[in-house]
Amino acid sequence: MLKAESAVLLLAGTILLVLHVDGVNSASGIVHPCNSTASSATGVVVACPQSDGNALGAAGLTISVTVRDNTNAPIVGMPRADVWLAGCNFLLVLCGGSGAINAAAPTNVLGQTTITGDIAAGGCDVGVKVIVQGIVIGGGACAPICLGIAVRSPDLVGAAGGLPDYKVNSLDLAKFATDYRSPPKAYNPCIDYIAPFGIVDLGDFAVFGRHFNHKC
Ligand SMILES: [Ca+2]
Repeated sequence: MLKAESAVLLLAGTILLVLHVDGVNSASGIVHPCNSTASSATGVVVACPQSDGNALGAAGLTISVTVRDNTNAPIVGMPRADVWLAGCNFLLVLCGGSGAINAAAPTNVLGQTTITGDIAAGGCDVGVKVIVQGIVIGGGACAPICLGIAVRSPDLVGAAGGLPDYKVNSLDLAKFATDYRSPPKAYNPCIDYIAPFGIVDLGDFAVFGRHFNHKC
């Protein structure tokens, strides 16, 4: 190779490198928390570690998710397993971590997908956040989006009344009994599984009973 040709190639390589480093305004394909969005109706679902709680879709609480990158371009073909939920206050214990609830399908050409399944989890939280590849939608500099889907699991506690432990057993039954019924006892929304909401009665106990001895 001639010296001049080598110099030209070197120059071309340098320009490419500069363009690459300077490429912050080009589509990155990396999830941008502020450009991405999530929405749903509001309501209540029962979650169970055994993954036999209420499916979001069947409850009329399908979550719509749009994933975009730093240039606001849709991210197409995001695997369904890369989309999951967490409690708004991180009070849900997820069976299998992010595998507890995933998108129904990969993102389409508009970067859109939905979440329709049940949440395999213990715990209780006032709402859920959508997480895509570890990034909370609306997180960071923008306001995190807390969807008003209250999640309530019969896995209420673990050993010594501590954090839920992925199984529904006598410890949970004892906790349920402590707050049952309401009224007259103080209202505990975490054991108010089905309508009528605002009271804890035999219907809620029946839901608890159906999930007794369930685990991840
Ligand atoms: Ca438990």
